[in-house]
Amino acid sequence: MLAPQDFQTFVFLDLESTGLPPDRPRIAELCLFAVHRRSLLQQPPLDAAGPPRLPRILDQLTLCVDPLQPFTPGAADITGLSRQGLEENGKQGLDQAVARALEGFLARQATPLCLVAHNGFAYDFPLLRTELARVGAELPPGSGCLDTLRAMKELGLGGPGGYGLGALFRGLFGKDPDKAHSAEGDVRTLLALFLAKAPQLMGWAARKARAWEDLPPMYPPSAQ
Ligand code: DCM
Ligand code: MG
Repeated sequence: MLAPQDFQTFVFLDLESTGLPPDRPRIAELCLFAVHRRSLLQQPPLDAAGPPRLPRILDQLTLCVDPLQPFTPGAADITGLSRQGLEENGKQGLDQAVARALEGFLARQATPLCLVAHNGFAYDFPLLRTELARVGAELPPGSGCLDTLRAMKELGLGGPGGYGLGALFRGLFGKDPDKAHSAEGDVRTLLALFLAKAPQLMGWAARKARAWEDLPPMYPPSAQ
């Protein structure tokens, strides 16, 4: 459990991978946008015609990595990624260099920080834990984790199509999100949703964010 707190930075995260939890997926792409709370709350009024403009001041990190195992057909289909394509583009696995890049990126942000992912409790946070444990890396102690799927459900903020990322976006803004199932596209969608409900979601985070170190890995890191 984390003590209630006002997070200074929200780090929006999305992972693309080789499949779903029963397939013991490996990460193939990660994207993080780090935004200070000030930039989340000081938004121009929502434009009725569509999603909000994203904040001008944000840091972003997007990386593709060789997952070292094949994609399931479903994952290959929705992401447009393949092991062969990543190999042919000279990508390395999620190694020490990636862990250092991630650590350096997060170390630059004002603390305390809160990671944000849609369905993050069941998918992104546990999978990232597994992959970082594999290379002996960790995130900053005391980092919070906010799952916007859980939070939107508990806050009763769903749309007619339910609580999926795309359905929430369509319900709020009346159009399909761009570049679904690319890590950066999904982070942009997530950030747009967050901006539309920022006070409620930041309140939920202050009370109910879980500690990174309390979230279990998706599967033991030694398993392939
Ligand atoms: N995924 C999958 N099949 C789905 C949905 C997701 O295999 N129907 C896996 C592959 C994706 C990852 O989960 O890279 C993350 O999902 P998303 O693209 O929605 O962020
Ligand atoms: Mg995604």
